Amino acid sequence: MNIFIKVTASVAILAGLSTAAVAQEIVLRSSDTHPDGYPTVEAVKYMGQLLSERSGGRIVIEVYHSSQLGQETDTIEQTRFGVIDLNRVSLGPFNNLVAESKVPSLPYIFRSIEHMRTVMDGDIGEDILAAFEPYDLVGLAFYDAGARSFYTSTTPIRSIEDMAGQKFRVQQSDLFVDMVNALGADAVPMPYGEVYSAIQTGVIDGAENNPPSYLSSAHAEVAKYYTLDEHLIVPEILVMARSTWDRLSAEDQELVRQAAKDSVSHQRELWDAAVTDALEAVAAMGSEIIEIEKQPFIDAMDSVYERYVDTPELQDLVARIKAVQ
Ligand code: BDP
Repeated sequence: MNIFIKVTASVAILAGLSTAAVAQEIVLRSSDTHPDGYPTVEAVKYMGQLLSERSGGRIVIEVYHSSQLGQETDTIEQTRFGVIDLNRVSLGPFNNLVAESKVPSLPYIFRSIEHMRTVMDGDIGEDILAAFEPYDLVGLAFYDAGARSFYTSTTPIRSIEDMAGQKFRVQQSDLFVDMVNALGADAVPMPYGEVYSAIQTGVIDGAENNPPSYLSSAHAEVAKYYTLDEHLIVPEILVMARSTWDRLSAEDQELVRQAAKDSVSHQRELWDAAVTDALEAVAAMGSEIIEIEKQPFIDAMDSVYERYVDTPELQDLVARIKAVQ
């Protein structure tokens, strides 16, 4: 965190103030892998506006979009060390670290986007946010990332059989590796920023993501078959470095938490529009959007649940999510 004295010492002395009494500005650096204009980037900017207004200009957020601060797994480490103050990340890259993050990352755990929103807005969401504390992170809010589906460059997926032998990039999460393998395909974990050229050069046959990412990453240019199997509804999370948090006063912590929460509905509005726009845009670019029977995909996931829902605590979380109407 960059706390610097806005009013210069000489001005303060002229005004008869000690420098310690002069209001300090708190600059929070925030990371996002997505480009400017993407709903998550805009939501954190909006949170920054709220914070600045509510603190009389004392607390500001600088958003570093487009992976300027690095790929997600690296920025997570930097946030844990306090080098980055805020980070908007998918829950996926936390799966190998924070056990609770695996639960909303389970394939087909949510019945719908509405179900996901109700769960993440309630007690279960609060419990999952709190689970980040032992890892030097403070979970502030969840954002929407819609539903992720598979896309391929040469062989379209029209049934689960078409998965066989195809190589798919997944986020760096063991759960996602096993999910793809359980569908009969081969998983290749790699950073988001390497996927475009990996598809282009044929190192992989495709990947999986939500429509806005499929468009903004330009993966739609190199993988034209987008199959709506919607295997994951993984929320995004906004985390703060524990060391930054600890340096804020209790009042400022509350301002930060509230501004984060208040940015969620704004993000969802932007998100819903972005999904519709992205599907239209990729179709116009020549992508084929393929409807598919999801049940065989759902049925193939039992082994993933058995392997990753491996403690009574996680089993309880899964049961609580299923019970939410
Ligand atoms: C996008 C998420 C982003 C992830 C990316 C990925 O918003 O946080 O980095 O997927 O697949 O949907 O790595």
